[in-house]
Amino acid sequence: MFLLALLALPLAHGAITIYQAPGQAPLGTASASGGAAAYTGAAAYNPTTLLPPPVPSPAPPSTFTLALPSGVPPGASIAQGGDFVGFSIEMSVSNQVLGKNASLLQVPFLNLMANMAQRGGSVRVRVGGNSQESAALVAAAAIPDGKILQKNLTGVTGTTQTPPLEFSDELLYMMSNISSHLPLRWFLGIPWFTTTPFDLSIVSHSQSILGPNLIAYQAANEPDLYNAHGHRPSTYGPFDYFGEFSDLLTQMRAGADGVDPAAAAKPLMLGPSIADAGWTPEDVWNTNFVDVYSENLAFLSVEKYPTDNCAAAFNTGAPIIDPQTVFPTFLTHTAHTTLLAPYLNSTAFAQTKGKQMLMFETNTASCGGFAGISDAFGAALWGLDYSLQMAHSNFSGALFHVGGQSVFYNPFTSPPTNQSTFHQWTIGPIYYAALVATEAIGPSNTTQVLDLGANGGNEFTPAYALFEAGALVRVALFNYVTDPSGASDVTAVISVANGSATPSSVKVKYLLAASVSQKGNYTWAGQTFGGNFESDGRLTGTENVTTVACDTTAQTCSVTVPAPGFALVFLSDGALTEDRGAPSTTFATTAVTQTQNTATVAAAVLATSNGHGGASDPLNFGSELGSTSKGSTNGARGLLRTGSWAGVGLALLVGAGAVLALGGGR
Ligand SMILES: *[C@@H]1O[C@H](CO)[C@@H](O)[C@H](O)[C@H]1NC(C)=O
Ligand SMILES: *[C@@H]1O[C@H](CO)[C@@H](O)[C@H](O)[C@H]1NC(C)=O
Ligand SMILES: *[C@@H]1O[C@H](CO)[C@@H](O)[C@H](O)[C@H]1NC(C)=O
Ligand SMILES: *[C@@H]1O[C@H](CO)[C@@H](O)[C@H](O)[C@H]1NC(C)=O
Ligand SMILES: *[C@@H]1O[C@H](CO)[C@@H](O)[C@H](O)[C@H]1NC(C)=O
Ligand SMILES: *[C@@H]1O[C@H](CO)[C@@H](O)[C@H](O)[C@H]1NC(C)=O
Ligand SMILES: CC(=O)N[C@H]1CO[C@H](CO)[C@@H](O)[C@@H]1O
Repeated sequence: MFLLALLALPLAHGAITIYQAPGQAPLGTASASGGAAAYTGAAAYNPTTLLPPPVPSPAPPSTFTLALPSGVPPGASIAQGGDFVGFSIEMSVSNQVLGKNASLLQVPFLNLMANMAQRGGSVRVRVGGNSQESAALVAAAAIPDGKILQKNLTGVTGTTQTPPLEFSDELLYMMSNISSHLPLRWFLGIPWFTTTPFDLSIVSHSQSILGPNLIAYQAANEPDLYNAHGHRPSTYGPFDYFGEFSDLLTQMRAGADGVDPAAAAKPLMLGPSIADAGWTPEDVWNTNFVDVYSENLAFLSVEKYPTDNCAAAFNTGAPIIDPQTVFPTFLTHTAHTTLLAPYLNSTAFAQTKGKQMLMFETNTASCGGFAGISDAFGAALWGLDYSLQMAHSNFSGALFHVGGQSVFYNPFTSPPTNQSTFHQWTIGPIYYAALVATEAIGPSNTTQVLDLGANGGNEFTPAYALFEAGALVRVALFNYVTDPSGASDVTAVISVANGSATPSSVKVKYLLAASVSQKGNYTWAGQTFGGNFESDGRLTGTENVTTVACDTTAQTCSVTVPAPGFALVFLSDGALTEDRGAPSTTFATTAVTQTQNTATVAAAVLATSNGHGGASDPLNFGSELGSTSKGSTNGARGLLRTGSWAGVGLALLVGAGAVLALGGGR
């Protein structure tokens, strides 16, 4: 039935997440690097490397001026928060990503989120996705072997390939314990396949366990795909969804089972999260959804992937998209303006209703993304431009999706279960995009973002201005072109207020790789998360911030962006530091752990991690870390310093956990 639906319906835009290894063959005519053709391992580590697209013809003009005002001009976005970019973690892989249980958290995950909070002040994470829809909260004792979550693979019929999930309160405690270490708040979803009655146990339990760290409950995930996937009759439309939302509120109000006794969850609904699979946002707004449920709707939401890899992932018989052919479509600013244009009416509508609108789940392509695109440097530029374009377009947040081992697009991937004793995490290009976008927006909650239409609107060299509290503070410059000759580097000649407010020098941080095809080892201001299996979630290497002297006669600052690359230009030192958000808390992987840690990152590299601000910060354990070997005392000192940990009896996992016994699929 699913396959038929794939063929017959506009599922191309649906957000299907793969749960079972799709057995994907090497794709199309891509110029696979050595070994890729024979590669049979998990998609997350597929070595396929594409050819970078040729230099466009005509090439972008190599020099352009940016004459910027010091105050906020018309057309700038609404004020954006430092938690704008977050992550959406497929519920079925939450026990690989967050931790094993509430007392065994994944240190790399904590570090990755701490990096975000340090720059943005706080971070938002959704646990959900397709797998939330059939998830049942059961007593811990009902799940064997002390696990907190299990996939019931007997329930998989081969249609949606989404196994029903069973999880215990321990998952919610694990989330709560994470929030007790970091300013991290959560989204959850209400299972929506069955509405008569709804299973609302996740609401009551999360209210008591997570309290204010629970921001909102997703009321239906991609309801416009329900009929295609066989969960609703073919007549199911926006008015039916409107009615089910009413049923939900009625059942919560009835409160026979004490679902929401304090009425705390009632105003925390989020919807409609449609996937652009037949319903437009306007179709939903026109049911009067927002006015009728105004007091219940904490956020409005949509989900959107620009394309899909479903034909290859599920062998549907539909034409397989060749990654090499579509690679250039990800490497242009036009991709984002085109994708977001249909939502501008809705973000304007949301403003008139006093609501915030979120891009609740997105990534490069549904059905797992593309080998060589989703996991290469081009996706970092893509994700960064996309994030800033969503901010410019008056979205109020965006969550990049995290699947499992069997997808290409993960921002971060824990090692396969049986490799966690000798492998660390793999940090993908989308995480770099999220981190750098967060640093660009900053923690003030007053940041306004403006697409400058730079370089005559050239689609390969977009630029943004970022204003804080009404004043220009940073400029973001992109170069999507790959050209090692240097001939395609571009230079922005920046002046502020006709030169009268041009600084005498600016600081620049670069996001760089040799090519848009490069896999791993990208650098942000000289620091990196390394290649496959090399990261504990902290940047390594010495931070390298470039100072550019400005021309005080011409009153201009010329900043060059390599091809390919991204530059974040800080117009004052106050706008520079990434430490303006939450305290820079990092977690040593040598803290109490049950597995040996033989990370491939050199100790000497780790010793200089965390950039310039690290060592002076009393909360920063990472800067003390001189060794990643088993039994290091540095990590233990970090443990003692946090105080609160001792009482919790928290242990920390380095890898995905050799102790994890995940059901099926990889
Ligand atoms: C968490 O998992 C670890 C490793 O399997 C186990 O030793 C510990 O007992 C678990 N904790 C709880 C509370 O189940
Ligand atoms: C797993 O799913 C099957 C088929 O839906 C069901 O009969 C069985 O009770 C489920 N098992 C558990 C442990 O929930
Ligand atoms: C914008 O959205 C509103 C609310 O749904 C709708 O009434 C209006 O027709 C839409 N405008 C366009 C141009 O789509
Ligand atoms: C974003 O909202 C602001 C304030 O309402 C408006 O001026 C601007 O045009 C909007 N931007 C877009 C791209 O719709
Ligand atoms: C891990 O498990 C996979 C799948 O069972 C197997 O192919 C692989 O060889 C194992 N790797 C190690 C290092 O044990
Ligand atoms: C920004 O907003 C977040 C989320 O509402 C809040 O926690 C934080 O305190 C705010 N930061 C500032 C500087 O106002
Ligand atoms: C702060 C917090 O939520 N702590 C919880 C950590 O997880 C354990 C269960 O393993 C709970 O008992 C704690 O309350």
